[in-house]
Amino acid sequence: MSKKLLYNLLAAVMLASLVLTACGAPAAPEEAPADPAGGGKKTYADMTLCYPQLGAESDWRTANTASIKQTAEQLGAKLIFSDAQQKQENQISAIRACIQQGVDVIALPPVVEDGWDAVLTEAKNAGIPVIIVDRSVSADSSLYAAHIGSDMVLEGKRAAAEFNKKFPDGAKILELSGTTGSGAAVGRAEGFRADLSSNIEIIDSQTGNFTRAEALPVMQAFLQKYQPGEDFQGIFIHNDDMGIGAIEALKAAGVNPGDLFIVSVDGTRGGFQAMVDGWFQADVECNPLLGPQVFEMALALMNGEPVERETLTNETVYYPDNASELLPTRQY
Ligand code: GYE
Repeated sequence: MSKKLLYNLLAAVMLASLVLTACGAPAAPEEAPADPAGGGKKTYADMTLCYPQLGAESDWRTANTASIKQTAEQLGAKLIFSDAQQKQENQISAIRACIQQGVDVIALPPVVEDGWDAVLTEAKNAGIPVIIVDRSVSADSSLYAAHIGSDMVLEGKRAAAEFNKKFPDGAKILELSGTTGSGAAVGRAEGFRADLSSNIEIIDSQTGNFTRAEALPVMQAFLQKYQPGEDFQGIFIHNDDMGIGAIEALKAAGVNPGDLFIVSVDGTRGGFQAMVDGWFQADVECNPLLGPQVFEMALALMNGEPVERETLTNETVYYPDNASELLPTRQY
């Protein structure tokens, strides 16, 4: 190779590498964002997370609480946990106390959708990011960092599909709905109505507030008004705990719950047992084990990293045919 050719080749290689640097090479160190902590990334040991739990109304909620507590312990993060007993005002006070204490992140499972603007603004002004967990809020999305939870509308649609399959020629059904104004009840009712065949009529809908204790008298009142089999052939129930309360009421009234078409939501062990016993004909899954996702996102927020605004849980529908086989594998 002549010297001239060699020089030309070298020059070409240098030029190409310059162009490459300009187009796609990693940013130079001086362009990297400044580290707010002034030394290394924050870890779980640095984290205080506030979880103002909405209550202890169901097996789903018990599993959700356990998931949050276990994850905090495993990761070595500090958790400030409270139980609002299904009262929004208690959740708001708990959030205010957490703001006062200067927690790093607040993860909020809101009991109802409306009424969060003021307290979310207070958290924002204090520079504390909020992750909305499980149910949704109606507040402007600029007031919180992200939402992690189930697609409640999809759950309602999945329940509707079961009724449509079972009653191609139409039917009359009842609905036992969750807490009034909660994202879970609003979403499930909306999805259910959106997809229910027009020849299936919801003759009545009442809330059982997601608890066994409150569902039982609601079912008793339904039985005073409507004749099972004749006036209604099925019931859509927004969670397993209410389903179990309704079954108690049906049995006490001498009605075989298996003669009706009952579809519930959650997929708890209690729900699986109800399928094994022949009382539920389908159970739409809703996953409460959100701890790992919540803490991972909280750490990202503490480190100023970008997070997904909406993270939906992957879920399915369960049926009686393999319920006894799956029951021992259920984690909640
Ligand atoms: O389905 C119910 C609980 O918000 C998804 O709340 C949650 C619901 C769940 O009480 O069992």
